[in-house]
Amino acid sequence: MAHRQDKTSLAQIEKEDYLQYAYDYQPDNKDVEHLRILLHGPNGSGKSSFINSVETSLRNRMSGQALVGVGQDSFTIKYETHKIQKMKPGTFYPFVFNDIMGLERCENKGICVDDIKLAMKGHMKDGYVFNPQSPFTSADAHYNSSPTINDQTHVLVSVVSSSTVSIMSDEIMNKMRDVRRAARDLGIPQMAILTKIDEACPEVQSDLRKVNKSKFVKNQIEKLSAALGIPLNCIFPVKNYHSEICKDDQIETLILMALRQMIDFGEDFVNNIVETFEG
Ligand SMILES: Nc1nc2c(ncn2[C@@H]2O[C@H](COP(=O)(O)OP(=O)(O)OP(=O)(O)O)[C@@H](O)[C@H]2O)c(=O)[nH]1
Ligand SMILES: [Mg+2]
Repeated sequence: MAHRQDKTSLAQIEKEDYLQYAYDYQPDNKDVEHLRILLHGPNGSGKSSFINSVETSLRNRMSGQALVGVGQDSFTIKYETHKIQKMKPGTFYPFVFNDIMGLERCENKGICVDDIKLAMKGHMKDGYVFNPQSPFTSADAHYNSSPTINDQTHVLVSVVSSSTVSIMSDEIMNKMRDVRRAARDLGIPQMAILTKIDEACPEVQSDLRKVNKSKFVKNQIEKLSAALGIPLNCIFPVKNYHSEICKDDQIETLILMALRQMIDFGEDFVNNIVETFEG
């Protein structure tokens, strides 16, 4: 396998195992071309950066596929599917990510929750530009009236930054819970990633290996779990690539650990769909 080389540090060995897992993954369900992973959460929480970080981790180069913001307003405004090239051009990993607009606090500023629900059901086509003033409807040119298993969401990921987890408004929390309830009704598995652990905890910033020992991060995960109702073992702390110019094994181990859970959850979901159809 191309990724496997002589490696020494524990982080490198762990990372290689996760890389191998992603590399070997193929959906068991032959109708499934790819797992679709939908990221939602407040604006600026690191959704687009996470997609880039996965791509950077899987490919031997830094990625900027998903455009990342710098200011306060939501940066991602278009519904887009991000694929990750595998080995040769034209070949892709069998999982894709959807990057959507953030759930901003001010009324009429963020994405409409109903838009996310329609996206989860597979009704939204790539290229749709979110419009907080006007919800997405079946009259839109980007409306897909007959979505297939490949268009619908298979894993919902709530993305929250550790620097804001304690100060999220009730409005944002309610929006996030609303999206989670809709996913639950569709049977879609859910998890969360806690981003920017470097910003919120100086100990972790200086050494990312301390993430599992950090009381601060543990506390943030507990808060997020209580606020959103996501079990503790389904919340993954990560630091996204954001200012780095070189690849880093510690960053990638955390990113790939979260990715592995997404793959496992998605795989279970698409296999259950088969059982439902067959049953
Ligand atoms: N320190 C740090 N900064 C991060 C991390 N992840 C993202 N950022 C920065 O946070 C800012 C927002 O990141 P984005 O990835 O654009 O966030 P988003 O959730 O896609 O935002 P919207 O598209 O506006 O909803 C950017 O300046 C990133 O560089 C992280 O883990 N640590
Ligand atoms: Mg974005």
